[in-house]
Amino acid sequence: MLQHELWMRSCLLLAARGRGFVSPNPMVGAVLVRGGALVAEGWHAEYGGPHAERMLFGGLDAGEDLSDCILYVSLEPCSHFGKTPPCANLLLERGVKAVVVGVLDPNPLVSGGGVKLLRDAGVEVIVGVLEEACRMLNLSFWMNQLYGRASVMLKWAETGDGFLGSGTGERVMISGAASGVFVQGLRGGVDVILVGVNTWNLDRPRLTVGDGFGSEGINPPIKQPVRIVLDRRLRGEYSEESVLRSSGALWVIYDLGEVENSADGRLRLGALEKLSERMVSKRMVEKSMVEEKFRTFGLEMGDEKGLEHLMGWLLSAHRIGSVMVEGGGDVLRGFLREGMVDEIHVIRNAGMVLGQGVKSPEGIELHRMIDLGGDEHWHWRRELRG
Ligand code: AOF
Ligand code: ZN
Repeated sequence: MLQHELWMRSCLLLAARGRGFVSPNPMVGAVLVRGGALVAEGWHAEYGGPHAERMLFGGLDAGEDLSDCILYVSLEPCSHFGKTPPCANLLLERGVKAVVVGVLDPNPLVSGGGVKLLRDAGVEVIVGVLEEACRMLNLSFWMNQLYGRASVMLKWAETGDGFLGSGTGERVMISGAASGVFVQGLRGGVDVILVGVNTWNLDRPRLTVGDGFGSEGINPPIKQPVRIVLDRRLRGEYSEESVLRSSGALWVIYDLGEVENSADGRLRLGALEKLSERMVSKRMVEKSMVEEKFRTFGLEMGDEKGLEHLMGWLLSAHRIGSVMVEGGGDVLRGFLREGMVDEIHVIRNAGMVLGQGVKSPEGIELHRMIDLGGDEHWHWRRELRG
């Protein structure tokens, strides 16, 4: 069993190479082992690209006898025709002796089917090695498959006395440099960074990955997340500079009813549309790029399930698998109120006291993790079973 766990650990490390590039598909890694030695490895590297198993076999001679090999893979081999043909069939064709699977696929098209196909053909299959780690690596994919919506991660920084900020419009820096690097890492793993309009106007956040690392020139390249401003009544301040600040798109989501039913709202919408036109006429953005770069979306958000609908729409209409919410207080509380939260990261500067301001969300059972410089890191994650 220990051997199995060691090889599965390799699969997990390989899988993580796809981080930021495969969503809303899962990160998957695979290794092929003969007599305790590594024969080949593979991972799912980009959305729509070959699955981990296919990439692994791609590195081997077509005729090589693999009947004495064990294939380890962090997620059940697929049994469906998706963008690529089923991997379980490929394993049968290549004739491996045994297959060790980290966790069953939650995708209803696959779940259990891949394992059954292999077992029915006489291949020995073990399921459930480092199962929890294999599942947690792809928490977003699980949420996508089980609930049909993008996953939601909240992140905030708070003072020792539980404040997110001053509440006076004055910006306060709470977390330190080490936490900043950590947060950049979190951003690198998500498809979207979302903030509320107040935070957007007040903090003018960059919402990019790689700040301080030489940004776009980084190697390997970083995919910048889409920036979303939740701006129900279109009160946000948007400029050419803020649109172009990141190579990631900027999307403004407003409440259709609120905006269309107010003269002021319609005016503001018109002004935003002009902003795109201006960028094209000033040749700041190619005309064909504008649709990608700066978009406004009017959605019906009035009901209690507004955020749930938004997360469902992001996945179904835009293939967005994960969203990181960076504030402010009302937006964070809104997601919590709807139970629309899968993971929380809190950076706590215990030594800092504000005395008054915007309260941080309370009543969550956070777990203390390793400290980040002078800051405490606290964490919560949704329990997932099966
Ligand atoms: C991946 N990479 O390594 C494995 C996946 O549309 P397709 O053909 O890319 O299929 C996507 C589904 O395949 C996905 O939802 C999951 O159920 C299964 N396994 N997917 O992208 C992989 N093994
Ligand atoms: Zn597959």
